Order: sequence, then C-alpha cells, then structure tokens
Amino acid sequence: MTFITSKLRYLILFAVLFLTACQKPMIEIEQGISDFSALGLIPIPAAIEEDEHGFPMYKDTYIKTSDTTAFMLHMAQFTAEKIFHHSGLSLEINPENPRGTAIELEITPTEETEVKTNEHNMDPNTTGESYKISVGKSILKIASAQPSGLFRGIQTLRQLIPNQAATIKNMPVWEIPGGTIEDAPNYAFRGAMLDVARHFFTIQEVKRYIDLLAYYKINILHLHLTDDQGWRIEIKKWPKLTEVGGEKEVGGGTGGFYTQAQYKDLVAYANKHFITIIPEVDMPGHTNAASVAYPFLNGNGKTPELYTGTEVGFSTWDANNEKVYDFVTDVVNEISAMSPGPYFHLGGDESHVTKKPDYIKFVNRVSEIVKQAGKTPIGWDEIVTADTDSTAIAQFWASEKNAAIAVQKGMKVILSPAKKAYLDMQYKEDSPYGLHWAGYVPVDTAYIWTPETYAKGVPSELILGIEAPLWSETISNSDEIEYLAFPRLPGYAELAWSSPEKRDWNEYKGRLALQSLFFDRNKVNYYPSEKIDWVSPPLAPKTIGKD
Ligand code: TNX
Repeated sequence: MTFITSKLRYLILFAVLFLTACQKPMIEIEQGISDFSALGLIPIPAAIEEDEHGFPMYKDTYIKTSDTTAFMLHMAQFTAEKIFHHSGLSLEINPENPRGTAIELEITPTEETEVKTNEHNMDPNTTGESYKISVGKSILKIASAQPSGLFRGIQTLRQLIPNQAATIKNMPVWEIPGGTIEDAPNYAFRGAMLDVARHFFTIQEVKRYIDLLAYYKINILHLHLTDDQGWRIEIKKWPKLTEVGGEKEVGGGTGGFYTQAQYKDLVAYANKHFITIIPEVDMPGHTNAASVAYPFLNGNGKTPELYTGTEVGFSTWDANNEKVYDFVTDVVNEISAMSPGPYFHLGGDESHVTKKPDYIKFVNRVSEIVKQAGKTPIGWDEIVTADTDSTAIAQFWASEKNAAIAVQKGMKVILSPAKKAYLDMQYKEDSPYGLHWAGYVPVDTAYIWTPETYAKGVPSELILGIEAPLWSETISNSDEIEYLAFPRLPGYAELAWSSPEKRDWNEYKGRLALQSLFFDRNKVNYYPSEKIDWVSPPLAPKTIGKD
C-alpha cells in the first residue's frame, strides 16, 4: 500500500516536471511594431491610449469569460469564430490548463445598470453600450457593464487584429497593439434600412447584411416589409397577403416572403448581434400588393393588378372603412408579437392619392393601434401632418417643413436626409445601381455632414439617431446590396457612434482605405471609389472564411 502510494507520488512528480519542461515560455512582445492608428478603426473610439508593448495572440492564447452563463459562452464562441476566420487560430474557451496569453470577456454590472442578457438591445440611453478594452502583455480584457457593450467591444477587438497576413502559416504570432480604449456611442439609435419589398432578399442575404452591420456597431435594422410591388411577411389571419401579394417583384421576377418562423429566426439572429429589427408596414400609400390580395382595402371597388414598376404614390387604403382598421390591427398585432424591439414603423410616406383628411384620420387611428400593441410608432416625416403627439417618432427624409412640425410637437426625430444618407443614391452618373432623384452621393458627401446640426431647428435633444435607408428598386442580391452600402455604410456608422470632435474626413479616409482588407477577406462587393487610396493586402490573400 505504502509502496503504491509512494510510486504514485513519484509518477505525479515526474509528470509535473515533464509538463513544465515541455511548456513553452509565454510569448511576449516588448516593443510593439504597430499602433491603433495603423489599424483603421471604424467607428473611431472615444478615447485611445497607446502603450509600447503589444499583446501576442498565438495558438496557446485562450478566451476566458467572467462567468459561464449561456450568454457569456455565446460571446466567447462568437469571438473565437471570428478570430479563427480572420487568422486561422483556434482559441480554446475557458481551458482547464491555461497556457498562453488570455483574452478576457467581462461583464461588470454597476449598481445603476441591471444586466439584461436576453432582451433586445435598445437601451433608453447609450450607457449600456460603453466598454473598455485594456491590452496588456499577457491579458487583453474587454469589460462592460452590459452585454450590448461587451458585444460592441468584441467588434473593436476584431478590428484590432492586424490585417496584414492571411493565414496562421505565414503569421504564427499576431500582435495586437498595447494600450487602452474607452468607448461609448454618440447616439443610441444607429440604423440601416433594407427594402425587401421592391426586390425580395432571402433570409440568408439579410443575415449577411446583419453580419456586416454588426461589425460597424450598427444596432438597428429597419425592414421595409411591404410596398406596392410586394408583401413579404406572412400574416396568419390574412394568408393571401403573401400567397398573392408576395408573388412578384420589380421587373416582374419571382418575389418571395418570410414565413413567421423565418422572420422569428431572423429577429433572433439580429438579437444575437445586438441589432433590433424595426418592422415597417407602409400605409396608407405604397399598398398595392395588399389590395391585390384583399381588394376591399382600397375602397374603390376595383381589384388592382400586381405591380412590377417603380412609380410611387398611386395606391391607398380606405380610411373610412372599419374593416380596414380591423385588418390593420391583425397585421400590427401579429408582427408586433414577433418583434421584441420597442418600435413599429407605419410608413405614411407619399400617400399622394389619399385625401388629406383621410390621411390624417388613418395615421391617427393606426398610431393608436400600434400603441395598443405596446409599440412606439415611427413614420416617415409626413406623419407629422396628422395629429401625432410627442410619443411618436418622425423619420426625416426630405421635408424640412415636416421636421419643424415634429420639433413643435416635441417628437423625436431620426435623421435620414436623402441627399446625405440614402444608400440607394448613385455614387456618380455612370454608377450601375441606384437612383439620383436626391443627387449623387459619393463617399465623401456621405460622410461630410453633421447630424447634430443638419436639420435646421431640430435641437440635439430631439435627435434619436441616424439611419441609412437602402431602397431596392435597382438591386436584387447581396452583391448589389454591398455595392451600394460599401464603402458608404462605415461612414454612417461613424457619424452615429463617434462624437463630432472625433470625426474628420481627411483622417477618416485613411481608416476607410484599410477596410478593403476586411472587404477582400470577406468577399464584400464594395465600390472601389477613386476618392480613396485603397490598401491592398501585402500578402496574397488566402480566404479562410468570413470574419
Ligand atoms: C422615396 S423615402 C421613397 C421610396 C423610394 C425611394 C427611392 C421614402 C419615404 N419614400 O418609396 O423607394 O424614394 O429612393
């Protein structure tokens, strides 16, 4: 017995000595070769302090979480996947025998901020999204009081990984510059809109867009779900909306729609990326497709045909038929029940054939229906001409006059001025996609404006944030989405996230130039604007996957 025990003791001692001898010393970077400014961070963080040494990321680097809740493990998994796709390094999560340097993910709740892991990310203020990254020699820590802040910090970490090499083979040690980053958003509402009605986009295509939006810290995806050309969301009580109204799209091609199960899956995917989906059902105009399915809606006794052109302003619903409001109630309730975010967008734009009193009556009634469903109504800026009160939100896209009325009423405003923020405006005359009714919007025009003061007379406390809409009359797949969104979208993300004193076109365009490395690795079909000196990868890219 004694013999066995002492033999065992020797065995253990031998094993420990052997393991210690085998363990490589932890890699250290004494004098860093790069700094944060060489990386092209977008949006630019609020405060950056640099340090000489760097953090080495290599095969023994591991990810450590401050707790092991499903949420934290999901965050760690997300981080590990993105690092793998970028570098080929497969980092362990919370290993039993940690060996190398550590990436620590930490939630440190403060007294004021209760942690909300499973809810949508719309904090009423911006504090929840702030985070701090400290890069030391052996520990890189991302800390936030809230999950949404941790997630934003992880996006910054992705941008801190050097872009230069393509695989683990040609770069076994990836140096992350040393120092600290403290960051918080300028606006709580940082949106993008996708029109899935003029042309239909599959769930896969929308998810790919979400991946790219998340990388730039966008937190809202507004989906324009219905229009004259198509109805794209299943409503159980009114099945013909999609069966009939979803059939086609602009140009006459096959349309499509999301089943409720697919929509829920999309909402969940967005939620995992801390992006809130805002559903829009545009009414009383832009409603031809629904009236084809249920002709009583338009009140003119005629059954219209499916429309595949691009004109606007010819359709309306009947504001004086109670059955129309019963229908709208069903639609709003079914969609709201699947949308955890606080908003419902009721459209309200370009209702050119709706008589003014009918328009007012309709918007008033539908705003109430939306509130009854527990949501805050948002509408395009025309809705201010109805009896909206300070609880509704106006999305300013064209009319300064409407913006002024919104201010008088104390309504919050989302800034989407078409001349600056419409992603579907062409870059220049010969751009293959896009329209130009609001002008051409090259990459500098898109960035050089100040949301804080753009809409004259709109005080900053009434600005909820900004949103870049992408209408889809001229685009029908991911490549075309990306051609119009990139490289302009990172600029809108910066206008929304970074404070005005941090923003400067001449400095920004250097950081934008570096995004081509990210775009190339991820096969993003960006428009290579000649206004930017795009950086091409110094080593032949060998794409491992998308990061
Ligand atoms: C105006 S912006 C519209 C849309 C078009 C877009 C094209 C707005 C509220 N309405 O119906 O798709 O222009 O740029």
